[in-house]
Amino acid sequence: MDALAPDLLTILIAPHKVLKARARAVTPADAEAVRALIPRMFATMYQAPGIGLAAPQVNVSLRVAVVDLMADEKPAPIVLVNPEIVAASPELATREEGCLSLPGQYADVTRPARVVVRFHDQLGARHEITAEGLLSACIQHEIDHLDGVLFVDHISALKRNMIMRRLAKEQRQQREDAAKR
Ligand code: GNR
Ligand code: NI
Repeated sequence: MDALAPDLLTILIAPHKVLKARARAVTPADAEAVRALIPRMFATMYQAPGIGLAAPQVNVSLRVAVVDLMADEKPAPIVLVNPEIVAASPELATREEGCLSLPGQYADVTRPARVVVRFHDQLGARHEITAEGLLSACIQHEIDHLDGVLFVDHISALKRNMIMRRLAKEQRQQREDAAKR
């Protein structure tokens, strides 16, 4: 494994049972596996491209996620190991979300506007940050993945069913197109 060009991981597409499962907490015994996983998750996220990626999306049911908003095209990588929301604002915010596990699908999602998040990094150091705006939505979206929750679980059943049917149709069409070529 090359630290400068880590092997990319395959992103699971919904519906998939690993995306619906609650991931387990990282323990000290996972340190080596997590150390190897993180660079591959960042490479996969940047290549997609996306601003966040949770381990269950790459078929690893551990409480690990990576985030980089790449504001002003400057890398600002954040590693979230065992993240926890310790406080959420009563004020809500709505923004359009997408997900690498529901490619091409978008919906407005309402969440707490600000959250205080506690987590460890890949070296085990503890952090606590207050997030707002896109970072807040992204971190909440990633922690949802660790709990088997997708952004479509926050919208009406009607919109969710429309998105899941459209995704299945588009995925089937893509597979048919790929088979022809
Ligand atoms: O790339 C992503 N964009 C995004 C936009 C709004 C709210 C959340 C996100 S996360 C998403 C990547 C992804 O699927 N992470 O799990
Ligand atoms: Ni996602």
